[in-house]
Amino acid sequence: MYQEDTIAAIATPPGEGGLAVVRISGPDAEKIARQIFLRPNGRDNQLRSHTLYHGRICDPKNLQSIDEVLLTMMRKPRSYTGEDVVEVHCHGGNFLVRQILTVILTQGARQAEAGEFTKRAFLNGRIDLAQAEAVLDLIRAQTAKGAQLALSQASGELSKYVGELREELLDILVQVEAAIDFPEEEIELLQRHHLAQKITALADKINLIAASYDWGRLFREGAKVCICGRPNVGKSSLLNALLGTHRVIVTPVPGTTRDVIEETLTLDGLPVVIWDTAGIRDTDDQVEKLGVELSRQHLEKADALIVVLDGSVKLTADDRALLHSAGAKKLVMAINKSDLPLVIDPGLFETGEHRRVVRTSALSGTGINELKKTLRELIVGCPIEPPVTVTNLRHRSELVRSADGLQRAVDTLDRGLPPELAAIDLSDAREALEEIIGMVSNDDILERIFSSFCIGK
Ligand SMILES: Nc1nc2c(ncn2[C@@H]2O[C@H](COP(=O)(O)OP(=O)(O)OP(=O)(O)O)[C@@H](O)[C@H]2O)c(=O)[nH]1
Ligand SMILES: [Mg+2]
Repeated sequence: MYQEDTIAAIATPPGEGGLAVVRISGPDAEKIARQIFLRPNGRDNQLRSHTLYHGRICDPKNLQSIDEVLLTMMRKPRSYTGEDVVEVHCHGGNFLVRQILTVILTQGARQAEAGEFTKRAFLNGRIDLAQAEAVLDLIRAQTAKGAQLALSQASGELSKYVGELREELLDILVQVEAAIDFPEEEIELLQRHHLAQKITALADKINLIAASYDWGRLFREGAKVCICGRPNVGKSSLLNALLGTHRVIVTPVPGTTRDVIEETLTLDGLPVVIWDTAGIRDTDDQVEKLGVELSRQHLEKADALIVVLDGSVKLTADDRALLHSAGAKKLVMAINKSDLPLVIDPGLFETGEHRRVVRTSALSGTGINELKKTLRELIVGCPIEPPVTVTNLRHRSELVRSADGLQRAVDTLDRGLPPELAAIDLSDAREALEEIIGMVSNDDILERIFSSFCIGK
């Protein structure tokens, strides 16, 4: 699987730029560098490790200069891949960079495949699998929080925690295996109970970080919030109030908003995509009908809803129908127009973990901060902050698999079945944890992970 050859690739994106980087990794990296790199005044080409040199890249065939560059050589094992690595920092011209790569390839390097540098870093033990995957997340991060989570994972925080969970699991396995090895000392009831308790506690910890996946996704990708309600209740006015600008047209005419308006805002670090939609009601107007259909589609897609109700009038059948169609979705009911006398009866509303009520006035701004706070709590809704956050679906599936294995072991012990059976479940739970950090891995998994990287990383 791991070829000991020398690979090279352009590490920066295509297109014109101030600078570009070409990377070489493998046993011939230094040899190739010395063949194509000339220092000023023909100074000798011995390269010290981790030092930046100024010079020119030349085609060794005709000694023609290609570009003026900075070059650095990182001798193994103190490099990204754990092999000898050379980086050429050249000018960022499309043609120029490809010419430099071509010269490197004609000196015997092979074009690197997607993610091959990082794959080598993993295979050489520089980083584990979870860290390698975090490198990709870091490159793709869209928000400050997403980048921060990826960086902590790339520096090994998740791996460390999973390693600790694995140690705990190994301790438990030792106790169960002792019971298998010494069957005459059949595990007593008390011991069984004690073991089952320990396993449950471990499963709780694993479940908590598995649940952090949804939490991490929200911070990485942003939460989707849909403002909905019947016409004229003040949806667009509320969006304006939340944004603090006059973004959307507001009129006393019901049916003003026809299309979905998308905006973004940040709720105490949580990125939110927010949609203002057409008022939902039965209508014969063709254009409005289309708008209502769009509103329903966005309502479905949202992570949470702001259902706007007009507090200055009685609850209508349209309001009830909308609240009913929201089903189990997380929602905040904004009882709007609180500057007018309260007519609606808030006592009628069913509240709960997923349903909150806030009184607002889009006109005066009263309750808008409360609405933001409630919305954030509702979306993030994580009572105990997890010690680490899982951002990768593969990691979450393995954690769930591990917790399931632990639960099966608890059942086995509780039912007084042979400890051998519990040991099988515990081993499966252990393997799942090991697959996260790549202590056990197979070619398929590696192929899937690294092929989604870009070339040159
Ligand atoms: N008194 C008062 N009037 C408000 C408030 N919010 C909105 N309005 C008024 O209610 C009317 C409708 O407001 P919009 O924001 O256009 O309502 P909407 O829900 O977006 O309406 P459609 O787009 O037609 O569905 C406007 O005349 C607003 O000025 C409020 O908090 N208090
Ligand atoms: Mg509107």
